[in-house]
Amino acid sequence: MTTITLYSGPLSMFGAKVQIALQEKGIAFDLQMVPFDMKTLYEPKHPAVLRINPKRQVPVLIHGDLELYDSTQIFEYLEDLKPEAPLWPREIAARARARRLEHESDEVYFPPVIRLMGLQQIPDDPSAVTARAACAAYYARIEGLLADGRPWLNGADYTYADIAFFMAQIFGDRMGAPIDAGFAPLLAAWRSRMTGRAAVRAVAGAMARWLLTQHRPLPGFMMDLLDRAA
Ligand SMILES: N[C@@H](CCC(=O)N[C@@H](CS)C(=O)NCC(=O)O)C(=O)O
Repeated sequence: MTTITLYSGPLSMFGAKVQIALQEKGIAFDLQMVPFDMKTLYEPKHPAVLRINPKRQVPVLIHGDLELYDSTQIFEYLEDLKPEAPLWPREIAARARARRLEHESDEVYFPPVIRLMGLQQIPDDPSAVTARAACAAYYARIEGLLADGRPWLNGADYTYADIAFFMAQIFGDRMGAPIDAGFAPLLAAWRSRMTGRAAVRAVAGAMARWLLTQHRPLPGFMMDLLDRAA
């Protein structure tokens, strides 16, 4: 198979989604980390990112003459590329529900987390309080889904929805909206199942190590990823 090249960043949660999915599917890839630091962020942008993605963001994936961007679009390609290691359920309605959950993780849960990124110095600001409340409401909703005993967000099958929400909640925790195991024990147990997966440990563990090099605090559950991280 022609080599797949993935452009991501050391703190890119959307890039990490794709890395985890590639590893779960057992698809070999060449990982290219674009320049990133805590002060200048993604500037200057990597030339491949500028050329391929009009939104100027990672992740970008190149496979032969195919060039893709956006983590969710890339998920769809990976599923078509290697359907025998499914990360969407087979049944149509279950698949649609999983896609909805994956979308909501990126587009409903994550926007308040992004708002918190600009409010770290003023945690009592009303917009920070509102953003944290939105995160808590989302956790409560997912806790409700897990109440029927399902192991994964969409049911019996581990899907892209689990990957997306796992990565997003890392940033929720880092930005001051952590999952409270007292209020959401099923969600906390789901997260432990996630960190038990080799692909998740490898990718999130590498991100944890990078955060330490930047002298940034780690969410408690990420400390456990350091020992066996690839
Ligand atoms: N919807 C996109 C979001 C991609 C995204 O926000 N990428 C961030 C890094 S995680 C980025 O490149 N930010 C730099 C910028 O927006 O200038 C996806 O799912 O891939």
